[in-house]
Amino acid sequence: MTGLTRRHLLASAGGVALATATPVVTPFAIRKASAADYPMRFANNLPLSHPMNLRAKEATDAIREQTDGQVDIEIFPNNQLGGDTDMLSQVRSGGVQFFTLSGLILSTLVPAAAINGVGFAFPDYDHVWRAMDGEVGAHVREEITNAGLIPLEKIWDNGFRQITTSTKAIESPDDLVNFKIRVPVSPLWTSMFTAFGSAPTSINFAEVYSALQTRVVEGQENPLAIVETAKLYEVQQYCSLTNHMWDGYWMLCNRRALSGLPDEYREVVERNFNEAAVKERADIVELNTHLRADLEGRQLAFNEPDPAAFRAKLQEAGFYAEWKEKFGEEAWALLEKTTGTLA
Ligand code: X2X
Repeated sequence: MTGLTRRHLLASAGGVALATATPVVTPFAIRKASAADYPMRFANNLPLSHPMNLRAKEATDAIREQTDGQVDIEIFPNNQLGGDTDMLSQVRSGGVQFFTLSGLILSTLVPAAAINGVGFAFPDYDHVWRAMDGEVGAHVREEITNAGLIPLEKIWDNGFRQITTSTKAIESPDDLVNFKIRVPVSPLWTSMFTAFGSAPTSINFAEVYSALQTRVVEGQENPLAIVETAKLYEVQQYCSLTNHMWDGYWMLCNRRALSGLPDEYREVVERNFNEAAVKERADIVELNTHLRADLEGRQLAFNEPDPAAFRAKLQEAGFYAEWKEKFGEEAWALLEKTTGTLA
């Protein structure tokens, strides 16, 4: 994690100011009125200590400096301004100017954006970036643009998703039958766990911790970086490394706000956010080299189920055939160029 050490992450996770000795973000209410010509807001649903917010802070500092203070982007992490569904409306209306959102949640507005979430599509990050920095990403960005938002080029990494539970280890697809699992608000997530025979409940991330704590649901699924930074280990006992999906965050920009910047400022904004996304990807990879050990230290019990049985169950349930039809031949062919035949 270049420039970001595990100490930084754990320190900020523990509420201690980062080594920079300045708060990563200033709550909107107490920040002095900005003298900038272009004051803007960036909302996201991740904890302050997640690599996305750490890298985004570096980017917004650089943008402010490189525009002589004229583009002043304030970060609102952790659902401070509202949940994903609210923020998607806000970035469309211009209430916020930037919002990072999983393509699978965005798919409620842009159906094609869910395609990277097809179960077990990507075996590793090499395949992910070949698709997302290649033709699949270009196709999704075109669809997002057609929907009236501007997506920046580099998708941020959320990660390969794992299943956590408060009741049992997930060893095989049979363990998912009638399993009460939280999923983000997205048709593909609901479809996948319905195909497993689970009982998926759609809940915005802002309410996940309490839903797990009150046992409204038995479990949820997220990359380890979120299990750590959102402290889900406090309300979960098991973590099954299913790698059932890769998920990323598109940096979505309000069209009027970004188009209204002078060209040289827009270049600064896009370049710094895209560079930050690539650095954040490396941060997630580095985190994953030690997060399992860190989380085992927090009493989370890990197991590594065989993915083949889960993929076969999705095949048998018609999940791949269903989503091939929903995405259409062209998009599916672009995906299979990287993944190989899925359905
Ligand atoms: O809602 C989730 O699980 C999260 C935080 O991973 C996403 O934004 C998709």
